[in-house]
Amino acid sequence: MTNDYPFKEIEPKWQKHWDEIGLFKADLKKYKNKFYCLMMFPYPSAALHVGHGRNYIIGDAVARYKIMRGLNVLTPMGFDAFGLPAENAAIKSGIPPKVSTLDNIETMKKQFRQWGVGYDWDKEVISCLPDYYKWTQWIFTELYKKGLAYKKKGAVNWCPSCMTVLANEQVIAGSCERCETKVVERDLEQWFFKITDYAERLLEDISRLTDWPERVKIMQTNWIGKSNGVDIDFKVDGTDITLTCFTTRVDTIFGATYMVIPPEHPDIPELIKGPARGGSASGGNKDITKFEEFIQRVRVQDKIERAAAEIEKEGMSIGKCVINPVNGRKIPLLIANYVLMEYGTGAVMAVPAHDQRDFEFAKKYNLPIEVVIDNPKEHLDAASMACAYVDDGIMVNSKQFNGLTNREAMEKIAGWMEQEKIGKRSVHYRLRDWLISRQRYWGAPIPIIYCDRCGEMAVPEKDLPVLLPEDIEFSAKGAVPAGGQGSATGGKPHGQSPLKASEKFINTKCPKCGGSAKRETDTMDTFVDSSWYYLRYLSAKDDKKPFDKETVTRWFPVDQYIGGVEHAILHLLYSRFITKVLSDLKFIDFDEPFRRLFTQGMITKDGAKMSKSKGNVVSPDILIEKYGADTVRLYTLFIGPPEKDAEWSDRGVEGAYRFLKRLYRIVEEMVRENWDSALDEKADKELKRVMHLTIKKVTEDMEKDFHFNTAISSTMELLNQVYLSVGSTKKRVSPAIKEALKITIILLSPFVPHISEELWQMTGGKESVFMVPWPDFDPNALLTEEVEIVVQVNGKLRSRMTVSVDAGEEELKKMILEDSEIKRWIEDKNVKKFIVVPGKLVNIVI
Ligand code: ANZ
Ligand code: ZN
Repeated sequence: MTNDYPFKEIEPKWQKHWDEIGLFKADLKKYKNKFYCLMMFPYPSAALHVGHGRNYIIGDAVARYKIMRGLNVLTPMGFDAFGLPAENAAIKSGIPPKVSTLDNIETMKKQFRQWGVGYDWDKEVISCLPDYYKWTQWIFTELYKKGLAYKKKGAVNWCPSCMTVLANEQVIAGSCERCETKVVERDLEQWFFKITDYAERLLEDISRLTDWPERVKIMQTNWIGKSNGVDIDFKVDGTDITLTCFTTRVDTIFGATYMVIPPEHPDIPELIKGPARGGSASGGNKDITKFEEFIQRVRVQDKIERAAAEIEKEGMSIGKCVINPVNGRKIPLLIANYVLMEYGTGAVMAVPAHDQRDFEFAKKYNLPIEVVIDNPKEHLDAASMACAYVDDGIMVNSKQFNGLTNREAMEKIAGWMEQEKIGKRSVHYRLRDWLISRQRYWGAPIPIIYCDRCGEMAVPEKDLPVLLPEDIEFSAKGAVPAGGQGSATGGKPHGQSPLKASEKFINTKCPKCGGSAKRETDTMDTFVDSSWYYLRYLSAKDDKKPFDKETVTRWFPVDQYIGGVEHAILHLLYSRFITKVLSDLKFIDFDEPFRRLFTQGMITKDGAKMSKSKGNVVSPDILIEKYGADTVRLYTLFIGPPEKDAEWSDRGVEGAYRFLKRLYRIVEEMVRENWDSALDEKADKELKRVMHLTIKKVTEDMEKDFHFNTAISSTMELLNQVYLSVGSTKKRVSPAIKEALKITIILLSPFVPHISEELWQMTGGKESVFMVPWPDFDPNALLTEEVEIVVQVNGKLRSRMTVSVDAGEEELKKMILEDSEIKRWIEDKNVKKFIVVPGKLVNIVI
C-alpha cells in the first residue's frame, strides 16, 4: 500500500540499533548529571494489555527525553515475581510457580522490546530468585535484630478463598484485594514489622516530598491518621479493672453519659463474670450465652462498615458502671459494634449530645443525653435535639469551665486533668504494624529457626538464603492442608504454609548449639520484596552485599518514580519505611527514596478497568501488528492528561496512525522529489515562530506535568504549519522548512522513537536522534507584531484592544467576546454580524 509507512521494517531495525549503541546502558560510575528514572516493576502476568503499557510508555518517553537533555540516565526494570496468582494457578494447572513465572517474564520482556521501551537489562532484578530474596531475608534479619520484626498472636484478616492472611491495606471495602471474597477475622500467630515506630517520621517527612502529587500525600497522611487527644482512665465500679479511653474531644468530658467498648475487648470475659448489676439476677448463665451470641455476631461484621458513620448501631449492656474521674459520676458500660479494638485505646467515652454516633446509639438504647457545649445562636435542649451538636460553642454543665469557649476549655481541661493525674495528653495513629507473614509457598521464607534449647533466632547471614524447596506438590489437596489443628481457630478450616509439608525444609540444625531445630514455614508478603528493589538495581549481580553504599549514595534519591496511583499507600509507605530503617541502621545515608513521583491514571475500556474476567482487555499485540508500536505509543500518550483515567478508543488509534503516515509522507517526498527551493520570507518567519513556540510548549510539558497529550498536539500543529509552508500545488522547501521538519522529528522522538530515528536518518542525520541535543527555543522568534484595533458595537466605539497583526477572525472573535467591556454591551443579545477590517477595526452587530 502506497499510503502506508513501513513500520514493520523500521521498528525491529531501530530496536536492534539501540541495543548495539547501548542507548539505555548506564555506567554507574558516571553519576555526574545522573537521572534515575524508575518505573514500578510489574508482577509477571501472562501478557500485558494496553492499560499496563501506559506506565512503561510514559517512563520510556521520560527516559529518552532526559537522555536527549544530556543526562546520565539509569532506567532499570525487574519483576515483582513472588505472589499468590502464580501459586493459585499452580494449584489448578500443576505447573510450578517458578516455571510459569519465568515464562511470563520472557513474554513480558518481548513485549517491552516490541513497544520500543528500553531498559538497562544488565541491572534486572527478579524478586523470586535466590540471589534477590537472599537479601530480602537479610533485611528481615536486620529488622529482627533491632526488634522491628516480631511475632504476635492477633486478630488478622483472613481471606477464605486465597486461604491466607491479608494486611489491612489489602482489604478493600471488606473484601480481598485479589479475589474480592469477603474477608473474615481470625486469631493467628503472625509476623509484623513495627512500622508504627516510624509513624511520626513517615508523617512528618511527607512535607519534604514537594514533588509528589498532592493526592498521594493526602492519602498517606490519612492512612497514618494522627490524632491528638487525651487518654482518660475510668475505673469499673466494683472491680479492679480500669478502662482507658481516648478522646479528641476532652472538652466534652462532663457530658459523657456512658462508655462503650468493642466486642473484641480482652477484659470482656472478666467483666461479664459475676453478678450483673441491672441484669437478671438469677439467669447468669443465660446472660453469658446472650453475650456470646452478640459478640460473635458483631465480630464477623466488616470492620470498615463498623467504622462507617451509617452503620446501624448495636449494643449490649454489660451491667456494670464506670466512674467518670472528673465528677465521680457512675455511668453505664456497654459493648457496641461501632467501637473498634484497633484504634486508640479500644474504649470510648460516649457523649451523645456532641457525637452523632453516640447520639444515635443513646436514642436507640434510651441512654441519657446531656448538653455540655451550648450553641451560641440557639440554646440547646437535650430532650428536643434531633441530632448531635458537633460544632464549637460555649461550655455549660462543666463546673469551673462553664462560660469558656469549648476550644479554650479543651486546652484547660487537658492541663487540669494532667495536673490532677486523671488524664494524659496522647497521640494515636491509625497506622497498624505491618503484617508480613503469609501461610503460602510462593514467597521468600522467613529466615527464623526455632530450637528447643536456644529458642527463636534469625538465620545468620552466612546461611542465607533460606532456599524455597522445589519439591512441593501443587495439587488442590497439597496446597490446602487439612485444618483443625489450631485450637485457637476453633476447628474452622485454616491455611497452613505448604512448606509445612516439606520435612527437608522444616528440619534443620540450630546455628547456636548444633542440635536439631525447626524452620519457620511462613513466607513474606510480597510488599517486602518490593520495598527495596530500587536499591538492588544498582548492584543487581553483587553476591556479597544487597547494595553498595557508595553507589546508592550517589544515585539516590530516585529522580523520577512512575507508577499507578493504586500504590499510593501500601508500596510507597513501605518503601519509605524500609528506607528509613536502612538509614537508621547506617546502611545508607538518605531516608527518603523517591524525590519526584508521578502517578498515572488508568486506561479503561467500556468505562471499566481492563480485566480478563470482564472481557474488555485490549491487547497491544494485534494493534502493533496492524499499525506498529509507534502508533500504539503515540495514542497511549495522546489519550489524555496522563495522571487521569482515560477511555481507550479504536478510532483514536487510527487517528494516531494517520498522523504518523502524514509525517512519514512529507519527509519521504521531500527527500525523493525535487522541490522548488524558493524562499517565502513571510511564511518562513511564521513557520519559525510556530516552531519555537512548539519547542517551548513541548519542553515545558516534559519538564512540568508530563502533559504528553498537549505536547503531541502542538507538534501536530507544527506539522500542519510545515504542510502549509510547503504548499499543495507547487511544493517548496526552504531552509526554514527543513529545520522545522527536523525539529518536529526531534520533538516527537521520545514518544515515537522508531519512526523518528528513520526520518532523522532520511533527513541526513548521521547518528541516533537520541544523541541529538534537545533544542532550545528562541524567545525573540516568538514575538509577533501587534496593533491596536477599535471595537465597535452597532457602530459605536466601545473598546480598544491590542492584538497580533495576523490574528485570524476566529481568534479575534473569541478574544473580543470575552472582553468584559464588550460583554457588558452585548449582554445576552444575539450577535448577528461580526465585521473585521484587518489591523484596524471590528464591528459587532447585535
Ligand atoms: C469523646 C467524644 C466526644 C469524641 C465528641 C468525639 C466527639 P479521630 O478524630 O478519628 O481520632 N474513638 C476513639 N477510639 C475509638 C475506637 N476504638 N473506635 C471508635 N471510635 C473511637 O476520632 C477520635 C474519636 O473517636 C474519639 O473522641 C472517640 O470519641 C472516638 F463530642 O471521645 B471521642
Ligand atoms: Zn540451639
